[in-house]
Amino acid sequence: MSSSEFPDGFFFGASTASYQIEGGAREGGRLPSIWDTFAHAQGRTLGGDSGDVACDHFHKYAEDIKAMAEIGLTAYRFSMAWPRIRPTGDGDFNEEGFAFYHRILDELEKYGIEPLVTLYHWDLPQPLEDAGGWPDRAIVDRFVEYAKRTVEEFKDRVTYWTTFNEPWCTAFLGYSSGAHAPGRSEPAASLAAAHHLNLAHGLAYKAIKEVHPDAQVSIVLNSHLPRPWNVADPRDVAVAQKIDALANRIFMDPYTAGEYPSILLESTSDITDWSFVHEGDLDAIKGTLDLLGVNYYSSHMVRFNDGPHLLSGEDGHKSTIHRCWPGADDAEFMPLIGKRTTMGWNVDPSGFHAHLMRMHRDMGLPMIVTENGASWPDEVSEDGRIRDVDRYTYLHDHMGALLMAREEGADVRGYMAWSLMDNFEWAYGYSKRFGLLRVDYASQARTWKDSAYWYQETIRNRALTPLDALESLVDTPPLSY
Ligand code: PNW
Repeated sequence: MSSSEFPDGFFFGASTASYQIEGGAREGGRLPSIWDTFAHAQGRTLGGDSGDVACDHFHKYAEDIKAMAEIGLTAYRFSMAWPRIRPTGDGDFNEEGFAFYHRILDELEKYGIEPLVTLYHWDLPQPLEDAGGWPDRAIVDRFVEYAKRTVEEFKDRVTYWTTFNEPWCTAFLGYSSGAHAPGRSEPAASLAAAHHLNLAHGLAYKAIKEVHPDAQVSIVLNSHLPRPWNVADPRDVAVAQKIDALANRIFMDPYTAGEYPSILLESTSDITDWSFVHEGDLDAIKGTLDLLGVNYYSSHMVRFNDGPHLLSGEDGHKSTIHRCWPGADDAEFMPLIGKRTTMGWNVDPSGFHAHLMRMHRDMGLPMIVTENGASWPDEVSEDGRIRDVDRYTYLHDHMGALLMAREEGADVRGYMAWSLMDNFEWAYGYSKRFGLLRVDYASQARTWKDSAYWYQETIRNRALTPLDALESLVDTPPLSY
């Protein structure tokens, strides 16, 4: 097998998340999550957008799954909504919620698409936040109950289970910067949240294995590559290591070593004494991963600066970033190199390769890339085509980096493009488009972008499609439903 080919059985997929696509916010017994509350609060999301309707996938799921089959996907990563399955968070389980996901699994089975299910992609039932949310230890038991009952329900149909999507975002965007729901800015609480997420994973792992011993259980971590601005300056190197601890190792070391890194405990000692870590917690977390999910978008450069950068970022961006990093006020995030997406994120495929190799080295686990992709302006041409060259170039270059990492020994078993279709991009509302399929939110029509055709051809050949091959592959007008 040459390095330009993907092996037999490699999962070619796409990712979505419940609150970002489903809509049907008050249908089928679903009750509000923290994202419903946050999106409806004044000034929290761009334009006041919410996931009330989103892509209406709650009603259009069968057509959407048919499109996945037409693209040729062999796997689909999606999340189940806790507020559909156990709407109050601690009361009765909702049969209608289970029935909705059984219908989705029916469709996936029809086309032989492997489901990769995430239990928690940020839509916490509101009553659990009212009771204290992730900073409160009581939530750990609620998550374990939800995980166990849900896996039991679907154990004959789903092998791949992820507990948490990007616990970093939940802990630090949710409870420290406040950019995400529930929008709290409490640094000490955010560190407690991080620990409770790890503990909930560890205990859920054991509960899941009791009901479904063959389950492959993972956590999905977002990538941070905090490279030192000047590698010759030990202060830059030290600050990059601190960010690495807060970004990555806080969700790695407990699983591999059964401990939090000392650099993390030391740099946050003014904020918390870590007394929320109880005797036995770390033993319960260590070794509880069968597989690792990796989300990667871009890389970072960071340098030491204990001066006035904190509140004076030229675009107001730096100060927001800073509130995500408790105990790292002396870290300054530098302008990113390379082309930037409409998220302002840089395009850096070499960072993807470096991150996969690092995760391979430090975690020693099989991996699935559970998110990778980019948002671009996506003009619709007069002939109906969406010539999203930047997106399929991004996919091409990142899938190439993945193949290189595989050649060098990283056990990467699948690739999920973020996202199947344009959707609710959290605080940015519907203003950012990441999809392979374009969504017209007024009509809910979906149209294949050139990237969907590029991916279709790549999956068909199990090899990267050359970037100049598109003209002969795309229908005019493009497929639409
Ligand atoms: C991820 N950051 O979010 C999520 O898993 C998806 O739901 C989301 O749509 C996708 O990436 C694109 O944004 C992130 O600020 C949000 O570092 C923010 C950050 C990272 C990931």
